[in-house]
Amino acid sequence: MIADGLSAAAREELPAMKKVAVIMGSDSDLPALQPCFEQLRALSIPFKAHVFSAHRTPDEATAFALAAADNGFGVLIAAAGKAAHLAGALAARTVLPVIGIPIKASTLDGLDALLSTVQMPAGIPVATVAIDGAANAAILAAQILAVSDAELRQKLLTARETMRLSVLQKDSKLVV
Ligand code: AIR
Repeated sequence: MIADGLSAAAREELPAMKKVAVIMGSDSDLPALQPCFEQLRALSIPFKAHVFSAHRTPDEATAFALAAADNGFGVLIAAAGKAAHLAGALAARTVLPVIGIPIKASTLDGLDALLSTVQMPAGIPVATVAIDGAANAAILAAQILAVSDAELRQKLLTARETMRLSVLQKDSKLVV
C-alpha cells in the first residue's frame, strides 16, 4: 500500500503530473533562478524554462500563456527585473496560477520589480514571492500541484520535517 491508499493499477490510471513553466524576462535572470530549479528537481517536478519578455517579445510571451494549459502546465512561474510586467502579462492570458519572482536587477535593488509584480489590479492575481525568492516560488508551485497529488504532498511534509530538525539542531548548538 502506498501513502495515498491507491493500488499500483489505480495509480497508473492517474493523469501525469502537471508541468511547471519557469519563464524569465532575460537570460541575465538565470543565476537568480537556480534555487528554483534545484527545488523543482529535488521534488521531481517536471518543468520547462524559457526566456520571454513582456516588453521585448510580447507576442511570444502571450502565445506561451495562451497555450500553457493545453500544453500540460499546471503553474507558471515568471521572473523579471526592473519594470517587471512579465508575471502580470502572462496572468492576463491564462487562468493557471501565476507566481511572480521580482528579480534584483537594477539600481533600485529589486524594489522596482517587486512593485511591478505585486501590485496587480483586482481580477488578475499574481502570487508574488520575495525579491529573488526563487526557492519559495518553486515550493509554492509544488504546494499548488500537491492539492491533487498525495505523493508530492508527502514530499513537502518530509521537507518541512527535515527543515524543522535542522533548525532544532542549530538551536541545540547555539553558543552566545
Ligand atoms: N526585463 C526584460 N524585459 C522586460 C523586463 N522587465 C528585465 C529582465 C531582467 C532585466 O530586465 O527580466 O531582469 C534586465 O534585462 P537585460 O536583458 O538587459 O539583462
